[in-house]
Amino acid sequence: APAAEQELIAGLPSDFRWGVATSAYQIEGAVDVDGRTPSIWDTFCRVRGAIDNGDTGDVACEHYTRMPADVALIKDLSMDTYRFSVSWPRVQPHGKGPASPAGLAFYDRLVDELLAQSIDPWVTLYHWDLPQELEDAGGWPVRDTAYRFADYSMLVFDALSDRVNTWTTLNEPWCSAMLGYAYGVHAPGRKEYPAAVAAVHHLLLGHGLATERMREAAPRAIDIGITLNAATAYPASDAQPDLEAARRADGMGARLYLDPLAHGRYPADVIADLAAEGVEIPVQQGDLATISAPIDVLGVNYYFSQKFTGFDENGRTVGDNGLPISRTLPLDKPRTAMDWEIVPEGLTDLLVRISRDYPGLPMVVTENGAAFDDTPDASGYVVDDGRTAYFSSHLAAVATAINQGADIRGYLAWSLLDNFEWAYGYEKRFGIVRVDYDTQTRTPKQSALYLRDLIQQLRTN
Ligand code: PNW
Repeated sequence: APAAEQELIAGLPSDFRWGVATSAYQIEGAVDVDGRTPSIWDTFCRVRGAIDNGDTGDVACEHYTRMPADVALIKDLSMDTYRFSVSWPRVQPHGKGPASPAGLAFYDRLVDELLAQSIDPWVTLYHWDLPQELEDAGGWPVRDTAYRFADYSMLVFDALSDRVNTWTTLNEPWCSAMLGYAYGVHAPGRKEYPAAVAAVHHLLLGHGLATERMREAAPRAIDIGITLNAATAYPASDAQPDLEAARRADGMGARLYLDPLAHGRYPADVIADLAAEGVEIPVQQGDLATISAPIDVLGVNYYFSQKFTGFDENGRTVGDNGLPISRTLPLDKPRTAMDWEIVPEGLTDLLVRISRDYPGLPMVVTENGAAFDDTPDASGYVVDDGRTAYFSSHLAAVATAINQGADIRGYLAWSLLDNFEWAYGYEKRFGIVRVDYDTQTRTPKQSALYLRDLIQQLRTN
C-alpha cells in the first residue's frame, strides 16, 4: 500500500475492532431443512429474469453444514469479530408464533463455536429475508410487520442473549424499502412508491420496538444498534439546482433514517420533498419516541459515493412530471466490477459528517469491500490487487476520519466468503476468501492475508 496510507492505518487505535461480515441468505443454503420456510428471496429468485444467470440461494456456500470450518477460517484470519445474520424463516417459519427449535439450534451452535475461538458474535436480526407468509400479508408497507419483527427478535434474543453482547436490528433499511418496494430490483420486487415510503417507516418502527424490548429484557449491559448504508452525496457544482439535488439525495439516502433514529423526527425538507410527490409517511402517535430509543452503536456500510446534478442534458431543472431533476454524474474515478466508483474520501466525509451532525453515537464500519473479476491460479489462490488496494485506501479513510474527531470503533470487511450477491447472483465476488462453487473449497485471497497481517501487526504495537 502507498506509504501515506500505511502510516494512517498504523495509527489506528490498538483496541480497534476487526472482523468480517456475512448474511444468512447469501451463504447458508439449506433452504428447506429443519422446518425453514421460504423467504421473499426464495420467491424472488424464481421470478424469471430477476437474478443474473437464474442463480438462487438454494446451495450458496453450504455454510449451514460447513459452519465449523468457516469459523476456523475466521480465526485463521485473526479476526476478533464475526457479523452474521439470522434467517427469520429458519427461526420462526410462519413469521409469527413459536420458534423452530432446530432453526434456533444452528445459531446456538454458531455462537458457541465463535466463543470457543474467542471471536465476538455480532448478530444482525434482519438482513432482508422476510418470511414469505408476512409478505403475503402485505410485507413491510403494512404496519403489523413491525410488530412481527419485534416478536421474532425476542425469540432470537431469548435464545442467544446469554452469550451475545452486540445486537443489530436491521441491515440497510434503505435497501429493503427502496430496492425492494420502489425499484423492484430486490425481493419482493414491487414498484410501488408510496408503499416503499411506508416500508421505511415500518422498518424503523420495527427497529424501535425490537430495541425497546431487547433493552427491557437484557440480562446485563448489551449493545444494540442498527446498520445503515449511506454515502456522501457530492453536488456537481455550487449552482443551486446541483446543491438541491445533492440535498435531496442525502435526505432520502441518509437523513430519512438518521434523523428519526437520533433526533426523533423526520427531516422537514424530506417530508416536504415527499409531499410534493403526494407521499406521506404513515406516522402514528408515539412512533418517533419508539424509533429514537437510545442505541449504543451505529453500523455504517460503505461502498461508494456519487455526484449529483439538478440539471438534465438540456440544462432544464424541472422534469415533465413537474418534479425537480436529480441525476448522478461520474466522479471520474476507477470502478469495481459492480461499476461502483472507488471513492475512499467519501467514507471519510461520511463518517466525519455523521459524527458532527449526530454526536455521541459511536460508529463501526459494519461493511466495506469490493467485487472484482478474480482470476484464481491452479491452486485457487487469487492475487486480488484491486480488492487489497480498496481495503487499504478505505482503512486509511477511516483513520483520517478518526484523526478528524469521528468516533469509529471498528471495521468489518464485506465479505468473509464469495457469496450470493443478490440480483447479481454468484457472478459478483466480494469475498476475501474465494469459494469454488463446484467443490465448495475455500481459499483465502491475497486481500485476506493482507488484512490478517495488518491486524497481527497492529495488535503487537
Ligand atoms: C450491501 N446500492 O448491499 C449488503 O448489505 C450486502 O448484503 C451486499 O452483499 C453488499 O452490500 C454488496 O452489494 C447493497 O445499490 C446493495 O447502493 C446495493 C447498494 C448498496 C448496498
